[in-house]
Amino acid sequence: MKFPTDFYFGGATAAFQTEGAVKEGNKGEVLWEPFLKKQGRFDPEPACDFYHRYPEDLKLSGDFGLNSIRISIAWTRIFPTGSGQPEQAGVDYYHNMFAECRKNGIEPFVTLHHFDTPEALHQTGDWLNEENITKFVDYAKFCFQEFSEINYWITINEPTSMAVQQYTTGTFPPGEKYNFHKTFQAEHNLNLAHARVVNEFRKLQISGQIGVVHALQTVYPFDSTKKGDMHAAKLQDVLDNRLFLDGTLGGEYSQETLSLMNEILAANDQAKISITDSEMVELKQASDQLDFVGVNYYFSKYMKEYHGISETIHNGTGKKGSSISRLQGIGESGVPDGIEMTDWDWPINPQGLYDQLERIHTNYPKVQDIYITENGLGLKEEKPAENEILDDSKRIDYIKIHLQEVLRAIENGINVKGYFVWSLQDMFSWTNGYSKRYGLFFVDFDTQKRYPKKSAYWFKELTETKELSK
Ligand code: BGP
Repeated sequence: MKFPTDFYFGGATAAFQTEGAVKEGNKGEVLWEPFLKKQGRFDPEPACDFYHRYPEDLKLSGDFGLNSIRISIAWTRIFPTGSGQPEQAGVDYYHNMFAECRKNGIEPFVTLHHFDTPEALHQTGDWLNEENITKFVDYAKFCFQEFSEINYWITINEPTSMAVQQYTTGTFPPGEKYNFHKTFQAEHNLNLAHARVVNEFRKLQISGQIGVVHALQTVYPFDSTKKGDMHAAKLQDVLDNRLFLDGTLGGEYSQETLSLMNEILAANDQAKISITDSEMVELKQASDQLDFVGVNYYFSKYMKEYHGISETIHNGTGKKGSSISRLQGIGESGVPDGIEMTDWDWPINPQGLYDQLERIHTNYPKVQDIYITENGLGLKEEKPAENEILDDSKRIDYIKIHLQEVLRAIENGINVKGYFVWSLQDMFSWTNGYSKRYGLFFVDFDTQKRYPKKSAYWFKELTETKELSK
């Protein structure tokens, strides 16, 4: 079977991970800058200097057959402190860059928020402060009206990753751990922020489509014959996926979702979160008007029953087997025999992608159109020798087995309309720095030179034949 002729094949990027130039154009600081400085692990500058090199990157994309790109607007290039007067340099930059996309035959899918909250708003409580939601909605409205050349808008990238990593695992700023109350409150507030933006988009009668992007980690019981493992999987699923799927696609939290969430909070002696009836009306209204959902999928989780205290260790170096994830009142992650792991301890399971697509199609039928907005494999890679092509066959294999699942889904009537590989070119990883590379194009971070990898050529062939090579 082939991919449809109008299928989008693209590369995914994010402003803070690619642009660099953090001090140019009067750009404001984002929450990562003081956080990374304090950690001293790596410098987000110059990233892959997309701010200056986008003409080259977009030309490469076009030359290698890509017809689309996922890109995000840095809120702090438009409003340096999150609100106030728009910064013309930022506005001009994005107009120019979008024009360059068109010149190369590339459709930009534009995300309004990709993990880069203005530091000024992070200081005042981030997504836990409702005033910041209002500022986000104002910023979104400005973008909708200013950038009328955009056809596909994405409200928020991976709200789940943000909330969980900010307040449960502590790997995102502010680095708080095991605060499930804040995690779930931030999750609900992110659903609300998304909903308010969608509702404004419709009120303003903006042409084009609007969607949201979720990181979905498919959660299975480690041993499906054990009741305790089955329940741990459900609890982890609520934390990682379900509150968002219910909130943004369903427009209401099911009784089971609420009771699983409250079970986690009670097991941690933490207060229930605040959800009002009028907020639920807003969520419902937005879910009725949503055009598409983006799925970011990398790995699955296998949960065991666990009754101890929380303990997590993040593998941020690529040393296999160095991570731990045990959450009080939820469960412990394990790896069943026969499941291959990446160097960063992510279990590879393409079936997990299919299962999420089917779940959305079946359980959340209001949203018909699905895009795979991120999928790919991080590897440690060395610069290729002159006249050589970096052999990243492992990445090709990973992408291929996941695309097979996408084809299977399409065959079974699930409307997947595009696939964006993470990532277009090498960039830094939020919690792993520059040594975890995902790109179709290798970037020498000293010279900023780009080198197409074997996967770029393979992907080009795919865009031409629309078929997975044997
Ligand atoms: C997603 C993010 C991306 C990217 C990717 C890879 O969660 O949307 O920005 O970073 O994951 O993850 P990592 O960099 O942790 O390997």
